[in-house]
Amino acid sequence: DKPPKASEEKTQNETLKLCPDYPPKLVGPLLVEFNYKQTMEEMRQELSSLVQLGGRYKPPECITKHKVAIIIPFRNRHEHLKHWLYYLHPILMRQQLDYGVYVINQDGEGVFNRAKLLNVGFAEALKEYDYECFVFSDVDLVPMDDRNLYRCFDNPRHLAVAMDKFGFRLPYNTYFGGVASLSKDKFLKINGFPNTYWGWGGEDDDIYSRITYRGMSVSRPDLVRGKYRMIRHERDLHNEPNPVNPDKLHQTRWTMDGDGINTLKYTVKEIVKDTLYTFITVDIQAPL
Ligand code: UDH
Repeated sequence: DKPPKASEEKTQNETLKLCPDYPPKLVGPLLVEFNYKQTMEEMRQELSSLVQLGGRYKPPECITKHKVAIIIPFRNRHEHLKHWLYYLHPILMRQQLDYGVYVINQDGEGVFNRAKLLNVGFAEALKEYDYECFVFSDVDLVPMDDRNLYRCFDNPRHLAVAMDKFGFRLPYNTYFGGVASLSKDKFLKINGFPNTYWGWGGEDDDIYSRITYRGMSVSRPDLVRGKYRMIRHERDLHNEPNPVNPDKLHQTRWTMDGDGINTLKYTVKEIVKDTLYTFITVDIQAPL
C-alpha cells in the first residue's frame, strides 16, 4: 500500500456530508420522570466522551447548519438543572445540533430578572462562538417529545405550547413563556428582550409584543410535539409577582427601542466550565 498523496488526503470534515434536514434518529414521545437514580457525576462520566467541556456538542456523523446556544436563566435551582441536563443532552444530540448550554446565574439576593439574564446569555454566548440561533429555556421545563426541534425557524418560535401545568394547552393565545427560539437576526430586530422587568411576570408578554410590533408572527409546534413536563416547585424567594410589570406592557411599542440588548449593562463575576454546561455568574444591578 502506497501512502496517499497530499492531494488525495482529506480531512475528516471534507468527508462528512451535510446532516439531513430532518434528524433521522428521533423517537417521538418520551417518558419524563424525575425519580431516576443517576447522579450528576455519573451523568458527567457517561456523556464526557460525547460532550466538550462547557456543554458543547457537534454531531460527529454529519455537518449541521444549526448553531444553537441554549440560554437558561438561573438562581438556586441546581436540582432542576440536573434534571434538565439529564433529559436535554441526549435529545439535542439526536436533533443533530451544533450546540452549547449556557446557564446564566444571577449573583446576589436582589430581585430576579429573567429577561435581562436571557439578554446576558445572548451576549456572552456570542463572545464564544458564531451562534446563529438562540433557544431560551426555563430550567424547570423538559420536553416530552424529541420532535420538538430546538432550532430556529423563519419566525420566532414558541416551543412550550403544551405544559402539563396548563393541562397540555396554551394558557392564552399570545403566551410566549417557558421555552422559545429566535435566530440572531430576529433577536436583534426586536432589540432583544426588556431589561426592566424585575420580579415575576410580564416579560414574556413584552417579548411577544416586540415580535408583533416588528411585523413578525410566532411559529409553534402542535400540541403533541409541544408537550412539556414542568418540575414542580414553590415560588422562589426574591421573585414575587411585580404589580408594576403588567402596566409596562402598554408602553412596549414606545420603549422597546430604548430598553433591550442595546442598553444592556452587567458585570460577569465568574465563568465556570462544567462538563455539561457553562455557568456564568453575573451582577445585573438588581434592586434589593
Ligand atoms: N428562576 C431561577 N431561580 C429563581 C427564579 C427563577 O432559576 O429564583 C428561573 C428558572 O429558570 C425558572 C424561570 O426563571 O424556570 C422562571 O421562573 P419561575 O419558575 O418562578 O416561573 P414560573 O411561572 O413559576 O414557572 C411561578 C411560581 C409558581 C409557584 C407555584 C407554587 N405552587
